[in-house]
Amino acid sequence: MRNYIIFGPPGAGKGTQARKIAEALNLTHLSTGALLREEVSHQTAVGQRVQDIMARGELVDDNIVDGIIKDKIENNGQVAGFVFDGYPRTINQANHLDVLLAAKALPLILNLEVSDDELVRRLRLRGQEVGRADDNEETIKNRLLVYKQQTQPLLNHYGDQKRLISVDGHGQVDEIYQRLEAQMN
Ligand code: B4P
Repeated sequence: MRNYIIFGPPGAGKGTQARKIAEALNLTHLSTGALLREEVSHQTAVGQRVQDIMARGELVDDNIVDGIIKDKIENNGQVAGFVFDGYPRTINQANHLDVLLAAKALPLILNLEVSDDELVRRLRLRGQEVGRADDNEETIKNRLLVYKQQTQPLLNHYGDQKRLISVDGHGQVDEIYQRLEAQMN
């Protein structure tokens, strides 16, 4: 089994690159953001609990996302591996994932480095084109702050464990993918 975490701030291109890696390596792509948005669009109990939190750009409770990921891993026993996108976002989530994958294969972390100006530009653009509820000016600012406070510390955590690879996330989608690919082999 091969497992990867695509890591980076909001707008770094995690979803875009995760989809490409999953397709190329025949892995299963798991985006907690997409799974949570699905809960919201179906107005499930979880969806109703998380929709205001997501609209503000805050993190959903660890218990909720940990539960979603646990179900997905347990219900996909035969897959070649996973590409985690947007998970983990806290140290507790990282520890939870390591426990779930300990007997399989601990993931390698692929970190996309992108400047704040470029992140804001991409998210504003998506706000105009797609109209996602959290791609508005105020929430974008908060998501970047939340990332710096709660998620960025994971870089040291994984760096200390020698599981971290960082690549430049600026440029064309395909050239960024090639940078990732070169580091994954
Ligand atoms: P996510 O869906 O993960 O949102 P995100 O961090 O903003 O990343 P996203 O995938 O949308 O953007 P990407 O980097 O792909 O999470 C949404 C919310 O769900 C969170 O705020 C939180 O409330 C909740 N949540 C999710 N996971 C959670 C967890 N584990 N714990 C707690 N809460 C959680 O960037 C995409 C944009 O850039 C796209 O528009 C794309 O087209 C563009 N792009 C990509 N590559 C590009 C390139 N090279 N050049 C130009 N544009 C590019």
